[in-house]
Order: sequence, then structure tokens, then C-alpha cells
Amino acid sequence: GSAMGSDTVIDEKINIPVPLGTVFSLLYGDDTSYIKKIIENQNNFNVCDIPKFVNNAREITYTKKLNNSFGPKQTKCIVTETIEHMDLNSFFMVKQIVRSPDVPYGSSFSVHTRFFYSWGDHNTTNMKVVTNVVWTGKSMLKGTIEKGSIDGQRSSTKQLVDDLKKIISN
Ligand code: HC3
Repeated sequence: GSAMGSDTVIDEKINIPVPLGTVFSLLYGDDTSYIKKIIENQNNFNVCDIPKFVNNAREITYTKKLNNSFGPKQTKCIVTETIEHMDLNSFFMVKQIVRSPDVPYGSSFSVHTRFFYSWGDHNTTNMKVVTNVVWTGKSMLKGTIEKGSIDGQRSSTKQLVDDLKKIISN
């Protein structure tokens, strides 16, 4: 790919054993206690009070603990989430953009993820996650940052689904 633009992608499909509307209210509904706990469970602290969506958008901030052999031990993360499509009869879609200003080149890239949720078989929900790293400047650590971002998104998605399944079974 080019020096700018987006050229690293994860594309995953996951099934969650509850109906679409249940997933929506747990992750994006007005009761934000679930999503707050899920975020705290992903090696994050200082999670803000999660705001409700206004005009289909909300911003969440937290500090993430990092575990790299070099670089900072933590970074602030600024997350904007936008509900881009909402139809509980068929599917809904949320776009997430995460900035992490405290890592090297933190102002030159952001991590963009689209979460698609649609009806699966037998009253379940299918989740599809597509992530890419978008560059607005040059970086000598492009490979390291892209790997860290993609691995991080992959493990936080896995954690999110595990947490959802636990919440559901209780
Ligand atoms: C900070 C991070 C990139 C961003 C990753 C995000 C915030 C992306 C969105 C996900 O929903 C959650 C998530 C998980 C992990 C975060 C990554 C961890 C490490 C990576 C750095 C850019 C890695 C490079 C740091 C270094 C070595 C240059 O100092």
C-alpha cells in the first residue's frame, strides 16, 4: 500500500447467542454500565463516564496499559463511535476511530474499525469486525504500530465477545 491511506485490515466474523436488539442495548444502549465494565476489563483505567449517544455519536476516553519492549507504558485513548446504520430488523453498524496520542507518531495515525451486527440463525447475532490503520503522516515505526494496533483490536474484540457471553449467561 501507499505511505498514507489505509492498508492493514482485519476482517473477522463472530456469532453471539442473543438477538440483535440485546447486543445493541448492552453495547450502545442508554444503560452504559456494561460497556464501561467491558472497557475496564481490557487493560484500561481512568475510563470516562460513558456518555449517551447524541446525534448518533459519542466520545469515550481511557488510558490503556501497554506491554511493549520499548515505548511508553501507557497511552491515553480517544474513541469516537458513530452509529452509521440502525435497523434492528436487519442490521446496524458502528464506526469507531481510536487515537492514541502518547505513543510515537501518535498524531500520524488512527485505528478505524467498523462493527457490523446482523441477525444470525436461531435468534442470534452475527458480528463482523473490519479494522484498518489510517495514516496521515510518515512513520519509521509503521510496521510496529500497525501490528500493535491490529493485534490489540483483535484481542479486545475477543475479550468483548467473551464478556458479552458472560453477561448474557447471568
Ligand atoms: C496503542 C496501540 C494502538 C491502538 C490500539 C487500540 C486502542 C485500537 C482500538 C481497539 O479498540 C483497542 C486498542 C487496543 C490496543 C492499542 C494498541 C496497543 C499498542 C499500539 C501502539 C501503537 C503500538 C506501538 C507502540 C510503540 C512500540 C511504538 O511504542
